[in-house]
Amino acid sequence: REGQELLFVEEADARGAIAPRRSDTHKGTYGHVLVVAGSPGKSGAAALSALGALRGGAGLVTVATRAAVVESVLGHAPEVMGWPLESPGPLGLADLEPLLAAAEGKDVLVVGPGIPRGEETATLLGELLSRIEAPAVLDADALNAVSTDLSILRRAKGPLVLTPHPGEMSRLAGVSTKALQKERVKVARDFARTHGVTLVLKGARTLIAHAEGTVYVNPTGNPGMSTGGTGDVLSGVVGALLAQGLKLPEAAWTAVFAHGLSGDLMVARRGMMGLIATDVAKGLCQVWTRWD
Ligand code: NPW
Ligand code: AMP
Ligand code: MG
Repeated sequence: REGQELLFVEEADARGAIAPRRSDTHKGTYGHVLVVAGSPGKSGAAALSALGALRGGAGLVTVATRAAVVESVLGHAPEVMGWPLESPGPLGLADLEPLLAAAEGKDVLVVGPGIPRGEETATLLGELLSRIEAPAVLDADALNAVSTDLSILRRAKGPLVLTPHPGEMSRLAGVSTKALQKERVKVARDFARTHGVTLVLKGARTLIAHAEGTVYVNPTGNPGMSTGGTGDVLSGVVGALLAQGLKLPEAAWTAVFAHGLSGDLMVARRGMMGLIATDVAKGLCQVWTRWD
């Protein structure tokens, strides 16, 4: 029935979504991603998301993060630009003006991996998204903030992609992880429809639910990817494909397919136990060469 389709993503579809680069292009052609991520002790989450965006082909990547960790993030990737947020502690309204300034001229926002959590985080996120037209990818602690106030989704000006793992999805949908896992398709579809977002429910066979009701099932990925930071990488890849002009939901299912395929190609070299998130970012190069 219309609005009830369940489609399997195939490699030819994902490959076909990525246009070959024309020779007369420059970094501006491929978009500028603003990653709002990281905090003391979790600067790695920001670095991994930024690496996902870079390896995902974004023309430029800027990371807005607490001033204390900017240099640490840049230490992982000199290609990234830093935007220091000077106020201390959790993210709150004091960060609104600096973040609005950071978002100026950016094509996509990726918000959430490893951000400092606080009572005001949801208020800040709501205000920020209500004033920005660019698409935004919400992950990790941005999703935990949304869970406390779902009206943030309705008030957002631009299109939203949410990338929860089952723990985050259970908080968003208000159901136990166990109940959720039994009805993944229904929960993802209902949430995407109700809130008018693209919902990426991660895990074995990640689902991508479009606001109009179609749900895509991703076949790539493996349990070697059950290791800290792989989701942070994915948030950056989704942002990069949006920055390069792919539309939704295609940008989301193409990013999920490529990220999982990267994990599959890299696990052959590293082993299930040896694979780590930076490998998944690097492995994207193998996906792109395979698709060239
Ligand atoms: P369990 O363990 O089975 O009871 P949290 P987080 C559940 C950042 N990171 N299937 C799991 O359930 C992130 O970006 C920083 C079923 C547990 O309850 C975040 O900002 C890193 N259940 C922050 O840290 C590297 C599943 O979810 C809960 C599931 C916290 O993120 C690491 C865990 O989730 C990390 O990325 C599945 N497939 N997956 C860095 N280097 O800086 C998860 N769950 O409490 O939201 O914690 O995901 O670790
Ligand atoms: P996160 O929990 O946010 O770090 O995200 C974990 C990432 O690894 C998501 O993209 C998951 O889909 C992927 N992943 C984790 N475990 C598996 C698995 N068993 N099979 C396929 N993909 C997985
Ligand atoms: Mg995560």
